[in-house]
Parts: sequence; C-alpha cells; structure tokens
Amino acid sequence: MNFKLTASMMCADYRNLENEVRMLDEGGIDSFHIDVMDGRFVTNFAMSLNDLSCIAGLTKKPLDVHLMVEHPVNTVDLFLKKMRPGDTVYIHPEAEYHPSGTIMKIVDAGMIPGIAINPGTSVESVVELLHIVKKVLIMGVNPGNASQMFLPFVSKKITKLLALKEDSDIELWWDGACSAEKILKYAPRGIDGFVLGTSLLFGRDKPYGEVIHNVREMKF
Ligand code: S6P
Ligand code: MG
Repeated sequence: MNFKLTASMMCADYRNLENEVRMLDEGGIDSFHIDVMDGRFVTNFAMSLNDLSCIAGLTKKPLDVHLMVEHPVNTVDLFLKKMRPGDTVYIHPEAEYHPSGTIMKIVDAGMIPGIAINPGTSVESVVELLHIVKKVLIMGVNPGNASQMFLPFVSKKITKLLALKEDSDIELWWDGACSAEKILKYAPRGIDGFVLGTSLLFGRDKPYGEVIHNVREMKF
C-alpha cells in the first residue's frame, strides 16, 4: 500500500538530535514533521526556526512544517526562507483572517501548501481552500501536545474528506494519536500519509528503522 510516513520531531530525543535525524533518515522515514507553536494559538511552545535549520542541515529529505501560530501571514516568510522548494507548510485557517493570501505566499515561495484542520473545524468551513492547497492535515487531537487521545468525532470528517478527495488532487494526512489501528483502518481507505509520534514511533525502545519497516508492511 502506498502511504507516506513523517516523523514528529517534537517527540524526538533532543539530547542527540543529530543522531535522531540520522536514524530516522536511514530508517526510511519520508519526511520530517516540524511542529511550530507560539504559545498563543496553542497553549504550548514548541519548535522554531533554529530547530528547523538544524534538521534541514542534517537531511536531504523534505520538511513538513506545521505552523500552529496566530496569524501566520506575519511570520511565514521567516520559515519559508529557511526551507527548500518542495517542502510543505501547513497553516491553520482558524488562525488567519485571510488564509488564502497566506497560502499564496507559500505557493509563491515554491513550497507545497497545506491546511491543518482542528477537530472542531468543519470541512464545510474550509472547502474553498481545498481548491488551492495540495495537502490537508487532519488533526485527530486538539493541537498543542503529543500523547493525547484521539477524538472519535473526527472520524465522520475523515469520511467526508475522503469523498471530496475523489474529485480533487489533494493529499490527506493524519496528525495526532496515529496508532497502528488507525493506519490499518485508514491507509486502505485512501489516507496518503501519517504523522508518527509517541503512539507508534518515539519512546518505544525499538530501532526507528524496524518500526518504520513494520508500519509500511502493516505488521503490528
Ligand atoms: C500536535 C502536533 C502533532 C504531534 C504528534 C504526536 O499538536 O501537531 O504533530 O506532535 O501528533 O503524535 P502522538 O502519537 O504522540 O499523538
Ligand atoms: Mg503536527
């Protein structure tokens, strides 16, 4: 089955970030997910420009930058400058007055534009943006922290997005509480990629390469 895997780097062991990136890279991860949090859009602070530059310098694989910040129009350029064409930037439409303008900035910089949608955000409220983004990051938890429980009411929205995907070329990605059970259920239905955090990849005492291989083979 053809689905992609990205590693949620806020869950990595920062005592040796270089080694973490190398093990994930050699272990076959497809990209590196960078969770940026500003303490306002979400009640947490997480990765920022230095972390992004550090990881970009350690791998040739793409970055998947998830901006959980208020009004990303004001700061997205800082991130775009440090990225390589073909990397992805997700903004939250809930955090922006005019999300389509910010999405066009991302496109103009040569990056892949995406929106991340919170559990409480309806498909209907973002449907116009689906014409101009390439990826949708479906949040299975409220953004802000790793190791949270999946919110079951999101399942209905996933079904709606899978139906919309049939008439468009958007990719659907899953972020938050991405467990083996979710991959087994949703990869066959057409979810294109999964963000791996503590539910499957980090803090498991198993080599990353082995976990990634098993997930791809759906051997859980
Ligand atoms: C959450 C963030 C995510 C998490 C990831 C953690 O705000 O956007 O990318 O880091 O979902 O995964 P898990 O398996 O610990 O929930
Ligand atoms: Mg994320």
